[in-house]
Amino acid sequence: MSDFFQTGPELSNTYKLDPLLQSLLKRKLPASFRGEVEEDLTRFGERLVSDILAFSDDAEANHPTLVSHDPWGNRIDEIETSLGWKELDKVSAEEGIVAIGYERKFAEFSRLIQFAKIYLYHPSSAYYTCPLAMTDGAAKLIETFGDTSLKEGAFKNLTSRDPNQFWTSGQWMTEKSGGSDVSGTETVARLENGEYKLHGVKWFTSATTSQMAMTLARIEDKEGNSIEGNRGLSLFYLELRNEKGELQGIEIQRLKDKLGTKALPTAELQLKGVPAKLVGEVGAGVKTIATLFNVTRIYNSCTTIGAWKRLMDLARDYAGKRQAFGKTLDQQPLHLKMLSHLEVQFHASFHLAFYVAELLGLDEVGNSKVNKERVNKLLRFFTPIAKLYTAKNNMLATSELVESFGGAGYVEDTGIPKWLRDNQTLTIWEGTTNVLSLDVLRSISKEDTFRYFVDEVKEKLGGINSLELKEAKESVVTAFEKLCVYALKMGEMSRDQVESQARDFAFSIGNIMTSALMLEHAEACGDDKSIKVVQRFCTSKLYSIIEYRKDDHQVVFG
Ligand code: MFK
Repeated sequence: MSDFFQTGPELSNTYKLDPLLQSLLKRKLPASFRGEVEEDLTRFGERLVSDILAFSDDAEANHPTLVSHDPWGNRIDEIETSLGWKELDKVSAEEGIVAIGYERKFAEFSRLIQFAKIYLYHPSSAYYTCPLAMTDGAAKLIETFGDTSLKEGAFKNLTSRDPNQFWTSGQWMTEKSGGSDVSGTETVARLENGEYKLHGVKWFTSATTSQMAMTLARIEDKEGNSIEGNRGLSLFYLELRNEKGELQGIEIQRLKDKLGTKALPTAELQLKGVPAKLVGEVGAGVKTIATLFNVTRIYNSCTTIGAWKRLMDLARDYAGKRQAFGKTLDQQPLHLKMLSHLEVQFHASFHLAFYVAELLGLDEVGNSKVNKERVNKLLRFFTPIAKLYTAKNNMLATSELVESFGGAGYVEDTGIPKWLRDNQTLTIWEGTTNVLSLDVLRSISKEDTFRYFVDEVKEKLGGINSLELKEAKESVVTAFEKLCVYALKMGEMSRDQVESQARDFAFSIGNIMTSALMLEHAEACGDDKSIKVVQRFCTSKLYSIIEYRKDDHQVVFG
């Protein structure tokens, strides 16, 4: 028997392994607190490959289970989670993963710093970032629409750094009748003795061990009538357990057997009169909960690039160790070409995700130099674009990166296949690629966002003067002009045509904006790598919209 063995990929401090994040923060953050942030992230980067990674591995190895009854036949519906999962809850509180965004110690940069931490945390968190995303979204909802009791109560728990005080929140939107289209929601809210009680089925609830949830329901009058469609939906806050710690008016039917995110408990719930509190206006449920899912969509973008970076790091390390045909993989031109293509794509998604995180902080805190309206419109416009762009491109990259390990990438105990399974959820939850592409159109038609994007690109391109970036800039200008012509023509197109081209439109916007952001970074930093990355990116087709074909239906079903 051969004594050959292969050294596996290894990790070290993930902040130190990340020159791109370091250079972004150096460029963006004022010197007054850069040192403090650097120190915190360096310390955190070490934990992410030591104790926190061990908690994550434990959670990934010991999946949650549902215990429906106690030994004496009493229904208890307890979701049992691993020790690692419980530790990750404590780590999340102590590290201030949600709190940083609300303490606002770093003024308008608080979100940028918070999302830098989330991006680093995600690949060592066994998807604890999912409950944290919903928790942050719920905190934002309460901050925006909550009454004093919610602001004095739940909000403080959601944003606490004390593990004993810290709460996570669920976001229960999906019912049997629809995930993307919530207008068919069947859960009803009945006023009983002055308090709303919810009755219905929630078909997908993530992180169901949370203390509270935000959910949609249809208010019924005394005769049992309610308004149909999304105009009949209102938003409710609820706590899952009573003072004795028992579930109140909730039965857990089963845990979902999902493709990935195995450490994360996802359940089907029957609501049987759970007490709930109205948040926001009656009938404005979808519009109100958008405040929450616009935050979780930014989490999705930043966690996506976090996952992408981790797999890249592993693939890069492995390429230096794995021999084939007499050379290590990192000496093989074709392997290198593939990795460098993915590195360039990663940079594009990285810049877009952090741009949106930065906008969120600016929108919340502002500063004297920015126009508040413009920031708000750009945030609305780019939140769905960043989510769909990062998630889809990462999924394509994941397939290549898993393949870069050869057969080892297909073997469970290497830990590599997990990435393929887990990353797939990032394109689905919080809005699929198609639903988000349509949301971009919604933001343009309802909120007139496109012209702010045009101004933003013009301003960014106007700041690019370096000779080395001239050609790349010209490619972006050409693509941008085509996109603007297309946007002008959209008004004359049929609705079917506009919708069928919405994905291409969104990805073209994504390509143009990421190019502008990468040009800006390369101009500011002036380092060889940033320049090469954007030069390469701009040789790809930045604008590409495939014409609507009326016979798509016939091609698919004919
Ligand atoms: C690691 C990262 C973790 C991330 C967390 C993962 C947790 C997973 C939990 C879940 O997956 S929960 C399920 C998530 N579900 C979705 O994201 C739903 C996807 N579907 C959509 O987003 C649809 O576009 C939507 C349901 C919003 C469409 O509904 P309608 O009924 O067709 O919307 P309509 O009538 O266009 O909009 C209703 C109102 O909401 C309008 O305002 P007005 O009342 O003033 O007219 C819209 O402008 C507003 N609105 C809709 N989308 C908005 C928005 N406002 C701001 N931002 C948006 N994105």
